Amino acid sequence: MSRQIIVGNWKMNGTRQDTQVLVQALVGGLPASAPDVVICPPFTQLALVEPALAASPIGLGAQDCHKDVSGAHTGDISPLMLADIGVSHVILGHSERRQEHGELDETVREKAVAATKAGLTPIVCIGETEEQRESGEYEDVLGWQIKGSLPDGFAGIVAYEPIWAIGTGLAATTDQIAQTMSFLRAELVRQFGEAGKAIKILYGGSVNAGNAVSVLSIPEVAGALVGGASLKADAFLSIVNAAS
Ligand code: G2H
Repeated sequence: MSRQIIVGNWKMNGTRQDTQVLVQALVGGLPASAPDVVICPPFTQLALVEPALAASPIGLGAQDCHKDVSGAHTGDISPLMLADIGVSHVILGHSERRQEHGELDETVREKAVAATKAGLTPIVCIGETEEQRESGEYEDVLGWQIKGSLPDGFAGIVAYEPIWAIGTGLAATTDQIAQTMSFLRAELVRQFGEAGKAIKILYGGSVNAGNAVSVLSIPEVAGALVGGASLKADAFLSIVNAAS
């Protein structure tokens, strides 16, 4: 398998002071043979973090972008603006954006197209609710999300984040992750053909220092999208060290 990728999603956290302390600790503590690592601070901290990562292999990501390059979109940030300040990755369709901002699969797909055009790697999030998991319809839901959110010729990363495992401290079990990952791979191949074999699938949802080794050892898990534990340097670096 190729190198795993560990992505830190800081969500809406971090003053300048917090950011400087955390980035310094991550840059200083990164092991020599690290996997690919990307941190995604809030928009307000991107320009502060970018120079601090200049001499580091850690990549810079954003947590969202607009589908247009520029224009009258108050409060939004375009993929071109992100690329312009050194951002390489962008998280799209996170369940918190789908729930709190009403983002639909179609919006996510348009954003993924725009991000790719701007030279960014989109990390498209999909995941089912607890109800959908319990009723057994989660595979249908994930299949529709792949169909609706990933554009033709998708060349980004998929993050499988069961909504019921996000921020709860309770990750999905290794059996649940393994079964779902193998379903997702089959679905990606069904929908994208041969190209579907190469799309990396990350797991996200309460990944922490304690469960990282078991989560990252599951076949098909190409890395992790880490929220809460990415805000603490020790915890995040333990997860990085658990990756291969
Ligand atoms: C899921 C994840 C990061 P956490 O949202 O995307 O957050 O690790 O806090 O569950």
